[in-house]
Amino acid sequence: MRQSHQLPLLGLLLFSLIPRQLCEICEVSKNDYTDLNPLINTMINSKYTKGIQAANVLLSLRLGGILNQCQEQQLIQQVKLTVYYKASTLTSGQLALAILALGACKTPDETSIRYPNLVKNLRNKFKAEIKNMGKHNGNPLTNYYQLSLDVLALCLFRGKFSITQVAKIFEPENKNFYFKGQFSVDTGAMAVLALTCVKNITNGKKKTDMENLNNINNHIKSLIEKILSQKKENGLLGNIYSTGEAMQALFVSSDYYNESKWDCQQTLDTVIMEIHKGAFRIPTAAAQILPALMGKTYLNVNKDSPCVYGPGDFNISTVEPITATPPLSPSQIQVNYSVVIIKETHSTTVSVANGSVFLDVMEAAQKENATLFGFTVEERSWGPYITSVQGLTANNNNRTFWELLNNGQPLDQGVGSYIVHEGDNLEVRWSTY
Ligand code: CBY
Repeated sequence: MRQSHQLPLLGLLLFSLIPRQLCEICEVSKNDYTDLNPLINTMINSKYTKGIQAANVLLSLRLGGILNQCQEQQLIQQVKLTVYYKASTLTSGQLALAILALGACKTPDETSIRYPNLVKNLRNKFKAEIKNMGKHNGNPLTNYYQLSLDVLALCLFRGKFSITQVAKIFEPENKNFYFKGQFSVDTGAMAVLALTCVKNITNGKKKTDMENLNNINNHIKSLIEKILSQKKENGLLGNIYSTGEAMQALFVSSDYYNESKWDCQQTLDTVIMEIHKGAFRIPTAAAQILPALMGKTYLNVNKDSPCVYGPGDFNISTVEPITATPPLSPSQIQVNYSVVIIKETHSTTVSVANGSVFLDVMEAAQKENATLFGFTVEERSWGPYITSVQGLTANNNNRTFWELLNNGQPLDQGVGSYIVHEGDNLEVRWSTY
C-alpha cells in the first residue's frame, strides 16, 4: 500500500529531473531581446533573401516565434516557389533545409504542404550523395554539412533511411569532417544534431539497434569533444560563423560533456558583442546564429506543434536597418592581387574605392586582363562563391576549390563580404580541402 503511494511520487521526481539533465541551455533574457534586433532586421528587411536563403531565414524566425502571420506567409511562398519549381536543381541540403523551414511548425490554416513527396525527393537526393561517395573515393556530391541536414530532415519528417548506414557514414574520423586537416565545427555541429535525432527515434529492442545506438552515442561524444577542442579564449566555438550551430549541438548533448568544459554565458556575451560590431550582415549568418541565442535548436522543428507569432518582444519597424556596406568614401586604395596555381603566380596591383570587397578587386583585375584574371562566380546562401579562375573549375569529386587568402592567411569570409584594406595582399589559390 505504502509502496504504491510512493511510486507516482518517485515517477514525478524523476520526470522533473529529466528535462534539465537532457538540455542545458543559456539564452538571451527577454529584457535583452533588443540586442537581437540587428539580426532580425537583417533577415526581415533584406531584399536579398533570394531562393533557398529564404529557407534559412524562415526556419530561424519561426523557431524564434518572431514573424507575424503576414511575413510568415510571404516567406513560405518564396520557399515553396523554390522547392516546387527548382526541385531538380536543388542540392540535397538545400531541399532538407526547405523541408525543415516549411515544417518548422503548424500554421493555423495549415496550407497544404506535400511533405511525403518532398521527403521522398530528399531520400533520393541523399541516396545520390551516398552513391557518389562510392564512385569518387568517399567524396559526396556536396559535403557532410549537407548530408547531416539530410539525415536531420529525414529523421524529423519520418523519411526512410538506414540507421546502420548513418552510424557508418558519420564516423568522426571520416575525412569529410575536415577541411585542410582542420575539424569543421559547422559540420560536426550539424552532424551532432542529426545523430541526436536518430538516437531519439531508435529504440534499442533489436540487437542491431543496440549496436547502432552504441556507435551513435560514441560518435556524438567524440564530435562534441572535437567541437569543444575548437573553443577559443573568448568563448567562440570554431569561428563566429560556426558558433551558433555549435551552441545548438552543445545544448542537445549536455549529457556528453562536463559542465565545467563550457561557459555558455561567455560564448553568449562574445556573440552579442559581435552582433553590435555588425558581424552578421548576411541573412544566412543572422539566421544561423539566432535560434541558439533564443535557446532553440533545429530539433525543436515539429510540423504538428502550433506556430508562435510575434512581434511580441520585438518592435521591428523602429530599428534602423544595418547597411550592407560602410558609407562610401570617395578615396581610392591600392591592393595587391594574385592568382596562384600550384607553382605559377600571376600578380597585379589594382586601385579600388575605399570600402570595396574582395569581389570588386577580382573584377578590376579581370577588366585589366581577362586571360589571367578571368573568373566565374555562383550565388550561394552565404553570398558569391568563386567556382573557376582562368577556366580552372573547382570540383567536389576531387576536393578542389579556390581558396581565399590575405597575407598568406585563409579568410573567414567570402568574396562578397570581405572588405579590403590599403596594402592587402589578396590571393585566390587553387587548393584541395
Ligand atoms: N551549406 C554548405 O553546403 C556549406 C557548408 C560549410 C561547412 C559552411 C562553410 C558552413 C555553414 N554554416 O554553412 C562549408 N563552408 C563548406 C562545405 C565549404 C566547402 C564547399 C565545397 C563542398 N564540398 O561543398 C569548401 C570548398 C571547403 C568551402 N566551404 C570553401 C570556402 C571558401 C570559399 C572560397 C570561394 N571559392 O569562394 C571560404 C571563403 C574559405 C576560404 N578562405 O577560402 C569559405 N568556404 C568560408 C569563409 C565559409 C564560411 C562563410 C563565412 C562568411 N561570413 O561568409 C562558413 C560559414 C562556410 C559557408 N564557408 Co565554406 C564556414 C565558417 O567560417 N564558419 C548548406 C547549404 C544548404 O547552404
